[in-house]
Amino acid sequence: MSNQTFTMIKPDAVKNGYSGIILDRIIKAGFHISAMKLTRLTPEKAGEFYAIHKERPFYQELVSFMSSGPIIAAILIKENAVEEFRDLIGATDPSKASEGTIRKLYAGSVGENAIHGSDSDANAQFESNFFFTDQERF
Ligand code: IDP
Ligand code: MG
Repeated sequence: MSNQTFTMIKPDAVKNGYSGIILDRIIKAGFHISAMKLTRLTPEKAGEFYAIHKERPFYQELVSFMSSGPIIAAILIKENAVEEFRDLIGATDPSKASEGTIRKLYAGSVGENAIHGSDSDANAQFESNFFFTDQERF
């Protein structure tokens, strides 16, 4: 079990003004922010990040949405980080997410669902390295 996960506050949540309250939830849940930046993915970079979903019917929609505006990318540290963070954000579809989860509170649809969380230790590594060098981590 690793102690690291990776998150993005997605373009919908940044645009809707939820960045602050979402970061507050993450910090209050006991995650240490090791690295963080406000940035924007090009369609090429978004396609690369989500290459694992290339064959899924929503891939083009996902790539277009994730490159549609600024995001906040961050590396988070906590014991059992991947699983604990998935619990904090809730199910992919906000209408199926548990009460009090970030997606239940701040997401509008299964596509525009406010926040990303790595689904495995291996993907947490890959995704963290996709955005951050070692010198950018604290
Ligand atoms: P996850 O983000 O909860 O891990 P995944 O199945 O890995 O969910 O899907 C990645 C992202 O693709 C989702 O967060 C969401 O933005 C988008 N997505 C997933 N399923 C659908 C769908 O049925 N329609 C549109 N977008 C979807
Ligand atoms: Mg996923």
